Amino acid sequence: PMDPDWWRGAVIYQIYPRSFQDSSGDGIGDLKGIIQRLDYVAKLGADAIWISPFFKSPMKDFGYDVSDYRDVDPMFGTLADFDALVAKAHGLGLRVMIDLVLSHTSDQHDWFKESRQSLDNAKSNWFVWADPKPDGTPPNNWLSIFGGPAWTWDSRRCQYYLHNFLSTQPDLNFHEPEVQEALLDVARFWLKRGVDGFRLDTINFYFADKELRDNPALPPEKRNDTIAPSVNPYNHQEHIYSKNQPENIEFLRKFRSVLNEYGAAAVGEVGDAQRGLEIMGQYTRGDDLVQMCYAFEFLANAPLTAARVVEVLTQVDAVASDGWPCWAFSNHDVVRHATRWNLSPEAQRLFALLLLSLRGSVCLYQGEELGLQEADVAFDDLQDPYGIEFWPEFKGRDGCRTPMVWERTNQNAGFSQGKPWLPVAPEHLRQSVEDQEAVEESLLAFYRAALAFRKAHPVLATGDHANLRATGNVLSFERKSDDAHLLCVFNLSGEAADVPMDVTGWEPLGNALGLAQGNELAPWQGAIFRRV
Ligand code: TEU
Repeated sequence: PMDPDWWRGAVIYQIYPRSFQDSSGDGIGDLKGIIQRLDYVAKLGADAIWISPFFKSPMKDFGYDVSDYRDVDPMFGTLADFDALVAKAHGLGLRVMIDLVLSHTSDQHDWFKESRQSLDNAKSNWFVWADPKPDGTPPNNWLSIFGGPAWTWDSRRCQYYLHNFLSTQPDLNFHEPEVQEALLDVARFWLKRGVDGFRLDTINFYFADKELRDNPALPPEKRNDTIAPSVNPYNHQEHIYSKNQPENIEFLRKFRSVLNEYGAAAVGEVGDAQRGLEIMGQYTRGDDLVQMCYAFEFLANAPLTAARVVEVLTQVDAVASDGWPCWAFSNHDVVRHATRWNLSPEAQRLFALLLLSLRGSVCLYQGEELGLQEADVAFDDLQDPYGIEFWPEFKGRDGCRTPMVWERTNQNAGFSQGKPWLPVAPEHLRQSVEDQEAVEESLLAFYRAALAFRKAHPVLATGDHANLRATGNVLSFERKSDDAHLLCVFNLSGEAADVPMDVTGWEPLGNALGLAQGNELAPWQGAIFRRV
């Protein structure tokens, strides 16, 4: 049955297909492998899966460089495998979201191959081409996130083309109506195959300033360096012209009407260190743009203190209260949060509960339910071009992309019969699914219980927040809907603490989750009360 609101508060399990399950023995995960493991995802209690790109690709950015939007890369399988995956997922009650990388293509995409041929071919305007400055240098000062200028010279056209990421990822020109139509058709192609929605890569990068104006320097007080500027000066510019253009709203409106034809939903990725939440609000407001966005507030390095959570949620209420956030602590681009925030096993449980208590939808990244730490990948094993470029100041994204650990005793932890494309992290083996299923009190069991708890209390997903507070290290907020009222308290520290309010008239819940049943909180313990 078509429930147009299925996405609201959904828990979306992110699968990085290269590293989930290999069925062919080539050391790279594939669609058939995903099919084998869907029961596991359903048992976890997720509502949907998001599969990172599996389309035809030269794999320079591991699938985020697409050379054919309408086919599966042979490395991952076939369209028939994909159809089988959708059928199996639907049979298990799981929705399927796929990752559309619309902002750029691969330089091996036919569109780009044609576009670069001449100044006047049918697709000459499909990418962002520009003449050099009189001295031969790039048309403006825009930088690539992956290093160097955002422009690469093409000797046939004697022009530069724009790329916000690798030079093998040319940016499409969204000002060209034919480009928009072609991309909407790509969405229709997959919707007709039965997908329930999309994760939209770099949704705020679709348009660049028509006049290609220089980005201003970022004032020092706004700088928040994750990579030292001497290594990558990208974060020292304010990217006001290279992304977040007002024209995007109109395109998202068109995209939404395609989604509506099929009852589908989209979650946009908003990569913006300064204005992420504001843009999330802009793009998810009302009901004619995308349904959800995620920003990077909880994917950043800053420790997640009670005060920080209050600050972020207050800001969401201010700039995006009528929009719909989708929260994530980990994904395939950032250091796994167990490592990033240096979490003990107790802290990992509490953070999982916190994530699942926030208003919005949630993305879980494969392996976080096992408590995997960032793997230490040796330089010689490195695959990510971003890491290779900036090693050792920045080690890239391979440490969060190593294979899933299914069975400790099986070859390569049950991931593959062949040599995995990234080594299985030996320190992950004891956390394998098989190991955790043998223990009643495992983190995996906790995630399953916490997802079930969220399902039993829909107010956690969709209710309003009230009385957000940080009392020392104790975070508290209320969640309210017409028929439910909960009080959530989290002791985000290794010291015991008191519940910072009078809880007479409130009934404690979640005994089986290890939540406090009175007003004393052990280190890293939470409590959830229901108004009686
Ligand atoms: O990421 C966009 C994005 O903002 C990331 O570049 C992020 O800033 C970086 O990875 C932080 O480490 C998306 C995809 O998630 C990423 O895997 C792709 O490389 C990128 O787009 C280009 O398509």
